[in-house]
Amino acid sequence: MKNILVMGAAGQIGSELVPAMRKIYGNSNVIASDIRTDVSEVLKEGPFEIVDCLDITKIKDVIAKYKIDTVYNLVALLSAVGEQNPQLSWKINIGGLMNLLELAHELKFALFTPSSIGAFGLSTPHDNTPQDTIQRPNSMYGVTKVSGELLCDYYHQKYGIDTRGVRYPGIISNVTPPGGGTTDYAVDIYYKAIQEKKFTCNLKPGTYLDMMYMPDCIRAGIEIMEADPSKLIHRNAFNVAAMSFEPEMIAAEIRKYIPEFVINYDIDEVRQAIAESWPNKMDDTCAHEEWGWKHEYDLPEMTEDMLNVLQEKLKI
Ligand code: AKB
Repeated sequence: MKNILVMGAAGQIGSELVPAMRKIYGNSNVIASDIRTDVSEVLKEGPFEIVDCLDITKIKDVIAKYKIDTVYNLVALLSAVGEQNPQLSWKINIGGLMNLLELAHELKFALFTPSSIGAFGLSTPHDNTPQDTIQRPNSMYGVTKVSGELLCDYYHQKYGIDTRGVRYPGIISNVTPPGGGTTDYAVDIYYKAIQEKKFTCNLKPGTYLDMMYMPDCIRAGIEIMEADPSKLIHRNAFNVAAMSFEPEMIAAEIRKYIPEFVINYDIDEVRQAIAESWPNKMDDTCAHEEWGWKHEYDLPEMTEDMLNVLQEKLKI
């Protein structure tokens, strides 16, 4: 049985990955950690530790205390907020990762670090974006994601550390909202559709982006760490795709359930520039061939589920 530490567990992905992994590996085998103290009760149903990703001594203590053999590094400042404070984005995204890579070298644990569609840039082919291609991102978030991919490869090649990861699309979920991302509109739209039957979108119509529903995101994170290492040609930063849409398409799906739903536009230029530099749709053939990745949710199934869950949650 694995002993897993999840760093940044109170964020959008961590708050659903922790309970999912506790079901598989056992409550006491999955240690949630975050710098925040105001975390959900769900995270506290098993072990919880307050850990700052920049405090290497504390991370080392927690790893020793729970005999950790696998770490999920979910700490990150997302793309739009990273543009407000690029230095802090570098410090947290890369400083935290370097601490974990150094500790993985010393203590020999496996390390999952998610990359993102943010690791691509304007000169990347936007349609069927290949696994191995040009990566010249124009956001600090993207710079940290490419650097992270390279660092994880380096520590694997030089020291044999079991680093693995995927390039996540924008993640859509109904438990913990994302914060400060470019793809956040695709979560907000469902809340606003239910609460107000109208939504003001901060990206232009026609802006296609890769997106993924949380159950697929969780499964990708677990499956890559369970994959047979002898089959992995790539290790870090596997493209994983599920669906690709632009704002009008998600609005049209919502209208199947809420016919009066209206979408308006008020463009956030920072987010728009970032979105236009990202792929329209990634090619995830390598993930499929090397460890059997296959998404389950497309836009229609996700929309039905999101509206059902949020209607119950928001009691409308
Ligand atoms: C963001 O929009 O910054 C993130 C991402 C795609 O990595 N959701």
